[in-house]
Amino acid sequence: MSQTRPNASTAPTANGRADDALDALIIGAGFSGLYQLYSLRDRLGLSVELLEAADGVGGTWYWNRYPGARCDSESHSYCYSFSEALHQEWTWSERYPEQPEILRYLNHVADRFDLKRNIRFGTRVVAARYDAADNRWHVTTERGEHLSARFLITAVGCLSSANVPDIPGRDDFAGKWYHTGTWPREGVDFSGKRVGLIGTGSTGIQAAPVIAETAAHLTVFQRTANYSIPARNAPLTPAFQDHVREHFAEIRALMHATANGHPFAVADRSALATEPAEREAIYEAAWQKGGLQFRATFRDLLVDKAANDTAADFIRRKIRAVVKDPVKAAILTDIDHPFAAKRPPIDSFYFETFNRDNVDLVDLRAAPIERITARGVRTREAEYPLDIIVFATGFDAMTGALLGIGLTGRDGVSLREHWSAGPRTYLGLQTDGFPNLFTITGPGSPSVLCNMPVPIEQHVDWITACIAQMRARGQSRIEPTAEAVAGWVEHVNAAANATLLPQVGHSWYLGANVPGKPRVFMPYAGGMAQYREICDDVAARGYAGFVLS
Ligand code: FAD
Ligand code: N01
Repeated sequence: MSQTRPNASTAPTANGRADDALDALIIGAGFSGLYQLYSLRDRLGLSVELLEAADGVGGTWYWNRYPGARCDSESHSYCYSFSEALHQEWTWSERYPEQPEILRYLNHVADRFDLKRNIRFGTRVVAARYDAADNRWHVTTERGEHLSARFLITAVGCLSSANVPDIPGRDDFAGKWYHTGTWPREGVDFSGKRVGLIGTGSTGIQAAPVIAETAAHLTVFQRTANYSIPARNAPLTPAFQDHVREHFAEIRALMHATANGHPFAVADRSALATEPAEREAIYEAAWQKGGLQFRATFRDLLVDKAANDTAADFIRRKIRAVVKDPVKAAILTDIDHPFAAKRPPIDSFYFETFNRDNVDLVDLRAAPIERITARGVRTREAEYPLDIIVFATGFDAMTGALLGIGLTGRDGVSLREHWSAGPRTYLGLQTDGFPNLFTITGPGSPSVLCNMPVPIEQHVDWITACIAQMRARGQSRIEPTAEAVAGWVEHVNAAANATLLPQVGHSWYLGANVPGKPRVFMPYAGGMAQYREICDDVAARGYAGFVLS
């Protein structure tokens, strides 16, 4: 059911073309787009419309309805902080709430700020072209509507374009298959079914324990073994809920001060310089506490392989202690990359799941998938009969949804051509040749290396202030110089190369999970606090690196 309520002043006219009343168009109604709509419409008083492919708000939390889906940022930080009143009136139930609760929160935000009246749901953008003659973006939707606006802001998400691997025979499968990122609204009934789960990233690790509880049998197909830290999820106590309400300002200040936007700082101590017994005790305490804070136990884990090895060794020992079958334990601990150099998952009883009688583990490194057959999945060694296949195979991350918009810039050059050797941006916010186009959490932004509401709010605030200043000065066009873009790309590469992150060849940070995608390290690894300072400095210097007219 579409909840579309077009703004009367911007509805397409009889010939299918919109009038020219819009100041800005936003694409995407997740965390990013909702706050951008509020900021431009209610703070600047602009005429704005938001286009969203789904039938509701929520973005990630609209689409990812797979069993076990929940956040791994702690709930009191995985939310907006732009409005203290909003913060005070919302109460999270758990340390890591499930998808329905986060979706309820985003609907609450949209209703509280009366955002839905400017959102066109069920509206996928298929083309967007900048016209230098009128200095406007002309947008076409899948239904053939045309709209135009001075500014185009993409809020299409870093992890929103599902990656379904093109395994031979997929269409021959006689059972049903699903991708976790486009999960059916009505859910999937696993009872009595033989289920195959392909993928052991954050998603597969969340889904496996829940599927195993209801399926007759679960086969987990693992290509790359992964670390995971127990989430230790639990209901929040009233005392903690009060603490969060009372310390709103301090918590927000801490999130703004840290490198990754989480409400905890990375300890200023070296794993290598710490005595082994003390180091072990620190890891043990972090393991018992659970969550992503494990990564913050020592400052050198992500920059020094020997330091990282101490954490990696600790986690492998923990996995071996949990998993009773030595063959499964060996497959699960055969991890080929440093801890947290790929996005680290946290879990609720993932490794314990392999102790169940109805769960098997297939090592795809030893015997890769050859094809999907009518009956199930066939590897080089065996065929596994299945009723349902779940693809927890991730996303065409960071650029997939952006390129899916079909953007064409100033000189008729498409973004796909412009980025054929990999994405190039200035501050992750703009790219040369595409005036008045802003991307929220685009490549070159700290985005996925952070607790994402923090970079999202920073980007939106920066874009809003930039547009406000342009209007105050009578300017209507902004574009970065090619030199500024080249300088930022170089800085993004240098920041990544100072860490262990680019050394993992099969990481989605590099685009390596999508065949044919250029291998470029996409997020900015210099830290959110430093990034914020750089953006503030650029603005203070009259938007240095941008040409405004
Ligand atoms: P999204 O939420 O992805 O929204 C983008 C929207 O754009 C979507 O609704 C999509 O339909 C729409 N769209 C895309 N293309 C078009 C088009 N062409 N036309 C019209 N509409 C379009 N991050 C964290 O920091 N902490 C977490 O705990 C966390 N948990 C996550 C769990 C899962 C399962 C996943 C997949 C991601 C998680 N993330 C987490 C990352 C998460 O994506 C971000 O935190 C955040 O939700 C992104 O918001 P967004 O608005 O930028 O993008
Ligand atoms: O995707 P992934 P995800 N044959 O790309 C495997 C966020 N998130 O959906 O590693 C066989 O990480 C692939 O194997 P390999 C978070 O940012 C957060 O799990 O490429 N296997 C891998 O095991 C996360 O990082 C939460 O060898 C194939 C898996 O599929 C991001 O979203 C929860 C394959 C994909 O892992 C993406 O996570 C969920 C093939 N052809 C997601 N192709 C939170 O808890 C891929 N794989 C916050």
